[in-house]
Amino acid sequence: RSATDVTSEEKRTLTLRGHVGFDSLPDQLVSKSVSQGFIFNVLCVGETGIGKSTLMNTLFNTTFEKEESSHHQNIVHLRSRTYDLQESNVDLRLTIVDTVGFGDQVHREESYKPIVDYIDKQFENFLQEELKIRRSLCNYPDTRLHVCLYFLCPTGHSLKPLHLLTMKRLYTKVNIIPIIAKADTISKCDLQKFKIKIMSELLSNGVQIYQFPTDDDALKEINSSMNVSPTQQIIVSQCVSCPPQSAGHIYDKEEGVPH
Ligand SMILES: Nc1nc2c(ncn2[C@@H]2O[C@H](COP(=O)(O)OP(=O)(O)O)[C@@H](O)[C@H]2O)c(=O)[nH]1
Ligand SMILES: [Mg+2]
Repeated sequence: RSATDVTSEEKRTLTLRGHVGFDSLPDQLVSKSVSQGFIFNVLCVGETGIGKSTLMNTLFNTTFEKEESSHHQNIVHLRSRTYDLQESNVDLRLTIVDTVGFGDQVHREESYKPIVDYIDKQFENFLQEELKIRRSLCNYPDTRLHVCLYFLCPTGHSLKPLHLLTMKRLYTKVNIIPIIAKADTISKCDLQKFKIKIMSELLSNGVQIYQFPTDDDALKEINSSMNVSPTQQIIVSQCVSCPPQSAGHIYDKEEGVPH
């Protein structure tokens, strides 16, 4: 039926719910993002007891897990836990991937392997979804990692071969942000020297860490200055108190555990 056949009774009259104009585009984008919620996937790499869980609890003002990991793991395995968080009216689906047993074995040359396998598997899963004829990427639970927080002991010494090897394997696959854990246990002067030492070792070993984006004109200047300063690129963690609330736990997945 052509449009002219539609009788005047069938015509719908819509009333505007608000102002229409391109100045409302930013608001529409914000409300769309808020209603969809956000996904953030974090990988925490570091030895047992270095303060990974404490930092996560502090960053998200939640108590994610209470049990402490054992130091007697024969192998490294990855444990992924997903939580639905809400702050004001913003929903966040947060996945924290923990490296259980990292650095606890005598032979640690292979410790990076389960981590690399995990990252590759998430890329592979996403690719398989993309390759489907009827793909539904908007509903797909994207588990690809946004960032790897790499925890280092505040020793002041050179980086251990384990860390250099692991970071070398990871930096092409995920954004690495080095974190000096328990930084309250060394002096500010030593901390500064340690940061410079870490940066020069990473540079000489060809390991690239996360660079702040410089493609946005508004942030270009400040981000470029942060990208060259070791004090801004290496984060310091000093978390001594545990926050009170408890997180809504959804599911728990372990990788690399032999069956
Ligand atoms: N001094 C100090 N202690 C910390 C810090 N972060 C964590 N801890 C303590 O280190 C211990 C192990 O922390 P935890 O987060 O369970 O380590 P994880 O095994 O890496 O998850 C706990 O007793 C924490 O209270 C910190 O920044 N400074
Ligand atoms: Mg922990």
